[in-house]
Amino acid sequence: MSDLDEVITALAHHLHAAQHVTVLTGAGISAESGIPTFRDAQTGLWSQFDPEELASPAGFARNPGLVWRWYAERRIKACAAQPNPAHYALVDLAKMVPKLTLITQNIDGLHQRAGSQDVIELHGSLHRARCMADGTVHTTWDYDEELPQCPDCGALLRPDVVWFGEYLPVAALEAAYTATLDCDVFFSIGTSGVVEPAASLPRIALSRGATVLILNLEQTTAARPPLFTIHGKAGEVLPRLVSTVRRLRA
Ligand code: BJW
Repeated sequence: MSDLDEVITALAHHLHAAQHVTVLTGAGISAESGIPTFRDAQTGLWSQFDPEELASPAGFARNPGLVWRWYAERRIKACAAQPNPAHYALVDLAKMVPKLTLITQNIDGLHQRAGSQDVIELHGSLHRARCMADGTVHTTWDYDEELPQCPDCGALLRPDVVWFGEYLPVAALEAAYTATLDCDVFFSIGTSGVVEPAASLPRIALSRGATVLILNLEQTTAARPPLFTIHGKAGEVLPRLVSTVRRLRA
């Protein structure tokens, strides 16, 4: 048995016994759907811009047309992409455990398209825009406009996402904390773990006694149970893990 097989088997036993599994995902889970991660090097026109600058209120105030163009391109790419085996594995896992809470930092909507229910979106969605005048949220707008306007009042719209220095949606953040405090197994999948407050959730789960898995393509530090780390692709590791749980249940 390889080290990975051993970790997968151990985690499958924890999942089999779990009452509540909480999963936090980041851009890495959508990488195998062809969506660049947030901190991947940008290409083309975007290579000259820092994504952290584009995803900021100051960046939008300076050049709303440029920021809208970035989000429009990302929305088109997300709509053209398909969920990958990692997204589907989480849908399957939700059917095998009494309760699964899925928290995502992603704005691409791929978890929902795979079939996950009640996804907690911490950082908003590419598929919504918000009126700068009164905060009304819109799910359709004139996509051809360089500077889209609110269909109700004509004010400038902005992407309904959370930029640096902005507060996360209160209900989403509270639900994320509640699920993190309540779970017996916590997964952190495909996130660099640099952006707060999401980055703190695995530590909070660990401090409350949960079994924690950090799954990332990049090398992660060595760990001992109850903290497990797997260095691998989410789209390969998660389906293997879910198959192992399925065998335990059979
Ligand atoms: C794979 C893979 C494969 C690849 N399989 N893995 C405490 C300390 C210090 C600073 C702060 C703090 N509290 C708050 C802050 C400030 C700030 C912050 O955290 N700054 C840090 C950068 C230092 N946080 C905020 O401002 C937040 N607001 C807040 O806390 O409000 C209260 C407050 C206000 C004012 C002052 C203080 C407090 C808001 C954060 C909003 C983040 N928004 C963004 C943009 C959203 C819209 C958009 O997408 O455009 O969210 S930034 C960006 O980062 C985006 C992402 O959701 C987020 C996380 O990125 P993620 O998902 O981790 O992606 P990557 O690219 O970083 O990593 C991908 C990983 O996948 C890599 O590790 C790969 O290896 C891996 N991978 N392929 C598995 N196949």
